[in-house]
Amino acid sequence: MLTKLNNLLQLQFKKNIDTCTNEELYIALLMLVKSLSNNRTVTVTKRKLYYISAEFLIGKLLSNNLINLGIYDEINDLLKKHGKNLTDIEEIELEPSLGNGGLGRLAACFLDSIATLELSGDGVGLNYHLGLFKQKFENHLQKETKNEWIQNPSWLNDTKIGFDVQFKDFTLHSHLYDIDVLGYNHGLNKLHLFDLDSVDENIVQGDGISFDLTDIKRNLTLFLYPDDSTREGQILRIYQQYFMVSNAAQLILMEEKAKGHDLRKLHEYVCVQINDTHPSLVIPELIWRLTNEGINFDEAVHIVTNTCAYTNHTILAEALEKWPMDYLQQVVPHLIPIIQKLNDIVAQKSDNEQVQIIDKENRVHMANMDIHFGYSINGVASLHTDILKQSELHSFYELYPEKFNNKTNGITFRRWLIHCNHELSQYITSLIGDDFKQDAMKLENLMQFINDEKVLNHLLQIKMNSKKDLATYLKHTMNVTINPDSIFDIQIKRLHEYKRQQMNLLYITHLILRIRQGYRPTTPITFLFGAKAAPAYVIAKDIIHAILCVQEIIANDPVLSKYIQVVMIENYNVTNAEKLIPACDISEQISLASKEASGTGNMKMMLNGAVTIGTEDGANVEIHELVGDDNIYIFGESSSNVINHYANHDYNANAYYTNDNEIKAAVDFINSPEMAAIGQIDNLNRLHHELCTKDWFMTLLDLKSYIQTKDKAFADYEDRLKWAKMSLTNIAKAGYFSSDRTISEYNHDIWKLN
Ligand code: Z2T
Repeated sequence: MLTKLNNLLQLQFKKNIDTCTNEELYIALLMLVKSLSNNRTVTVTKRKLYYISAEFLIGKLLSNNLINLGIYDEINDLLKKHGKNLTDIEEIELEPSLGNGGLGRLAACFLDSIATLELSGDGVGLNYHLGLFKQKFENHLQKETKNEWIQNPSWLNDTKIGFDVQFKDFTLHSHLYDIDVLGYNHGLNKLHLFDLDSVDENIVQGDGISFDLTDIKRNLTLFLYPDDSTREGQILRIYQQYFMVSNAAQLILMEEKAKGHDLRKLHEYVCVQINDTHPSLVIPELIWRLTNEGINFDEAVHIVTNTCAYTNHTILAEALEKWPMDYLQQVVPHLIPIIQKLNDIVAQKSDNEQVQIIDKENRVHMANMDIHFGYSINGVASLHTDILKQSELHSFYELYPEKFNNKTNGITFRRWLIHCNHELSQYITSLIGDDFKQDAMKLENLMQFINDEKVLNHLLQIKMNSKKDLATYLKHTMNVTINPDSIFDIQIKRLHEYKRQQMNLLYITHLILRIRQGYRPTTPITFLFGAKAAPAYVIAKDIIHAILCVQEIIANDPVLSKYIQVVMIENYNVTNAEKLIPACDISEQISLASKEASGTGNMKMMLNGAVTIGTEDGANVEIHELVGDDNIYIFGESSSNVINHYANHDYNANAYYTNDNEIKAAVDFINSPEMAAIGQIDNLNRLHHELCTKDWFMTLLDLKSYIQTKDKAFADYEDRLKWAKMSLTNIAKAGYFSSDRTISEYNHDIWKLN
């Protein structure tokens, strides 16, 4: 390996491992990985999957590729011998933040597992030149700046392939870049990212994220989903979606023709997984293209229906895409007759308004089209799928019970254990061998050590080391100092009212008031937050503002800062998640029951030995079942009660606020004079008003039980051995959440690739 690396360094830079810089070494390693990938053969199965997604939040690739090639340890040792450090070299690589959060990260974990299980399945998406905005804090407010990630050289391989994509006013020619997806030990697939040569980064204003929304030729693949709060933003999104799926359809048909397959048997050879409704236009697009190939309309509908499968990721009504017909008319008029014919087929089948594709306001319901003209619809956790069947999509469930199925989400243990927590991964290997790397359920074997004090203490030591590593990282990147001897209580996820970061904040304001009355936490607590708010989401940004103000109040107070600290991580992304997750003691999963479809951060922190405090929501329900009552902190109203509150319109935030002095005091802290002295009173008043009048996600409903439960968790933390047992149990039971398990279920029930 040393010779190979030195040869590359010599060829590129006329240097060797002892004389090169970290930048040069990064480039040489990238080239080494690419040449080793070329030695693998592309996976082939009878049927091929195309996983179409507007987001692939892949994160940095160097270390993961080294792990999946099985050469991580060898390279790591070799670099050490020559005075180099892989962690420093990793920092050269920029993170491709091509996703918003869980949905995009899930797609990335799935690609890893599909390749590892040696299934033929490629990702298809867009090559956004700029990833999800970079978050900065200025005056305790979120500021968005552009997020560049494409370096030269990069993991992108130019395929020289391109297709014509027809829009109403012009035709654009695409340009395909591929990224190799290496499975663990074996397997090679592709992530296909379509781009457009005419896109122009110079139309971005300054270092911000504004640009001319109407200049499609220059902006089409410029940004990941720009702000869709305006008509222009929504139309650009339709352009992006159609560009993505038309390219996907053309790629599929090109590959099928090259294999000599009969397009009338497309469904026997191809499966298309539609990741939420962003790629739903692939259905009319494929029908359109098949009819252009001489297949009649009814047969084309039959073929496409047996090719496409849809995954739903949320029940939040505002996230279900409904495109006004006149928007579609303006972008893709040739699909409208097809969508209308599909609508007619549905209308003949049922007069139930809820299942029609085109509604009374002439909007096209993308999910409805997927369910009628796809052969599978799945939710992403057991509770979520139940809610889809019983409430949100009940009418569809009555029409097609056989299409509905659950696929509880999972995470790749290669990135979320082996890569991000080497020490834990190696220790587990020393205890039970390394079978768990291929067969995650083997982690259960750790349970034999549940009363072994040596093992328990070692686990506590590993957690302490991860907390120290995080402290070093935060010092280096943000210049903040945190105390590794404190409890690390972590909430990392997108900022959304339903995820209830505001409830976590109210626990903290409540605790501030108690400390001021003389209460003293036994062990200090560090509350870590990481969250980006959508640029147009006003209340979400107010919540960030309030957290940053509370952070400063505590930091400036000599008494408070002895016992508690709040740190809001700037620019939460995959890279810093990899540092935060191993260091977590308490994992905050406190969404309003029924609202978090699954969650996947909950699984990552569990796998790394954190104990969850959470509601019975999403995959928390399954975590609870696996670890039992004693190894998780569950609180709050059940999803069925919450659903009833919505149905009966009987939740009254103001009653909770006025009737309970503790709640009132915690809420009133938000726009108190000391907060106003640091922050913006208008923002703080707006958040305060929202909480005690509307509180759509019922923060105050669960606040009391949250406070009690969290107090209990902090008290239990004092019994270090008891805590270590909980931690061990969480690791041991996490095997179920391997995305290898999720993907085998997709393959067994939906894709049937081999
Ligand atoms: C997203 O990350 C999720 C759902 C969406 O619905 C959109 C985005 Cl960008 C349209 C998340 C869910 O909120 C989360 O519960 C789930 O774990 C994740 O998708 C993956 O399924």
